[in-house]
Amino acid sequence: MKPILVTGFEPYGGMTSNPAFQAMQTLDGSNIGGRPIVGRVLPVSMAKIHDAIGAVLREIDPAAVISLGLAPGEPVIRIERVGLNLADFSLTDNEGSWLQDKPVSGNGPAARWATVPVRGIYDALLADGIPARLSVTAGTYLCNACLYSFLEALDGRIPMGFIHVPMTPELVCEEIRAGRDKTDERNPPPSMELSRIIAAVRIVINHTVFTALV
Ligand code: PCA
Repeated sequence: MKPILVTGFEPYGGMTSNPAFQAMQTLDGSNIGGRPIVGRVLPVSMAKIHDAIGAVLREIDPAAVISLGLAPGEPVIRIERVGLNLADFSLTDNEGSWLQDKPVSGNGPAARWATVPVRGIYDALLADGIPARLSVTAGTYLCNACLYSFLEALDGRIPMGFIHVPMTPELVCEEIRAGRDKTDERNPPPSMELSRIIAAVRIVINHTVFTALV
């Protein structure tokens, strides 16, 4: 039985953790819907992400791919519908690169649709009491580049999707203490407990396995 690949990003932007990485790490080695879960970390680096994705696909040969990333300021689980062929950063990546108005892929189309059942995943999360929303952009930073590059590499052969997760309460505290939080005290940054984020990712995988895989 081919595994489900779950990717999570390393910390970035001065943060010491990334809940996307933590969720991936927790699920690595588990079993969801009868499928083994294999977790891998991805670099927050435009120079490295393309080759990292190629290497992990060759290594794992998955039945489906669910990629996870952190979206600071996001209050709910965010299901990305589309990857854009655009890299336009508002902060440097972990290698110090700052890209503006650049394509993710030299000769690809402007956008690629996620190939997981996004509407079904959304309904399944809400039915289980997990706040979620469908999103029309994964941004123009590394998470979007990850989604676009996976979709390009897979070319529709297997289901692939991207889930943005909120900060954990612990990460919000870290951001406030570091003075990086820009919101005022009556509107503190939103967060979601890691256990709930992990429960959400389990639902995403389970729904994908039972509706998109034979
Ligand atoms: N979030 C960033 C990149 C890595 C991550 O976890 C993003 O949304 O692009």
